[in-house]
Order: sequence, then C-alpha cells, then structure tokens
Amino acid sequence: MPGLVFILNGPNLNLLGRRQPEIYGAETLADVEQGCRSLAAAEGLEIRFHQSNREYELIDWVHEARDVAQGIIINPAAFTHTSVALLDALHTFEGPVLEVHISNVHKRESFRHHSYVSLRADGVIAGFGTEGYLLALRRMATLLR
Ligand code: DHK
Repeated sequence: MPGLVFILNGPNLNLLGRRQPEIYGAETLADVEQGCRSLAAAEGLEIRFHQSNREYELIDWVHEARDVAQGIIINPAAFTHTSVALLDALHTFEGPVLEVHISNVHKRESFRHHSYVSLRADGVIAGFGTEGYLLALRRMATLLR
C-alpha cells in the first residue's frame, strides 16, 4: 500500500494522560491516535497505530512493516535506552524511521540521554509534547512524497 506509516508506541504509553501528566501531558494515546488519523488523511497517508508493553511485539511490528509500510514513526519509550534488539530490527527496515519522545529526554535523568534507536533514526523529536507525533507525521509525508 503506498504511503503506509506504522506508528509504534512502547511501554507505559497506554497510560498516557494518567501517567505523570506533568511530564507527558493530559492527552491520552487514543487522542494522539485520533490526531494522527486526521493529519494522515489530510496528507494522503495511511497509518497503523500500535502500542505494546512487550519488546518482542514492537520488534514483530517492525518486521511486519518491512513488507507493507513505507515509513515508521516510533516512540520506543523506555526501550529507547535499553533495546539493542529493537535497534537491530529497525536496521532491517529500509524506509525512513522517525523517533519521537513526548518529553525532553535531555532535560531529564542521564540514563534517558542515550538512545539506541537514534543510531538508526533519520530524525528525532523530543520535548514537543504529544504534538511531536504530528510533527513527525508531517515530516514523514514530506519524506515519502
Ligand atoms: C517515554 C518514556 O516512557 C520514557 O521511558 C522515555 C519517553 C521518554 C517520552 O518522552 O515519550 O525516557
């Protein structure tokens, strides 16, 4: 399918809106998905939006994206800082990969400053709140044009 983008979300993001709202904001992941769906329609893109607390599920979606998707937007959440396996999976994907963090990870604990995923990502957005997903999707539309 032309213009299909996977938007993948890692652990604890299912609690968005209820989890440390002073850091991650009041929007829920369903709100984020809805915003992404509206923008994707306006940009002529299709999206598949997924969240999992399990590393292997995120890896399996990256593998699935290899066959059907043109781009990946990923907020790996805590797996950002720990997962060589997710990095390796993303290295097998040929299209653009954009990494999103809701919070400004560089303003937080030092263990959040390093990202394995950034070794593959074509662009990184951090600290723009949930609006970061929309910015990433706009950039993805440009890259896939
Ligand atoms: C989300 C998380 O769950 C954290 O583990 C990351 C990221 C930051 C975010 O800002 O979206 O360190």
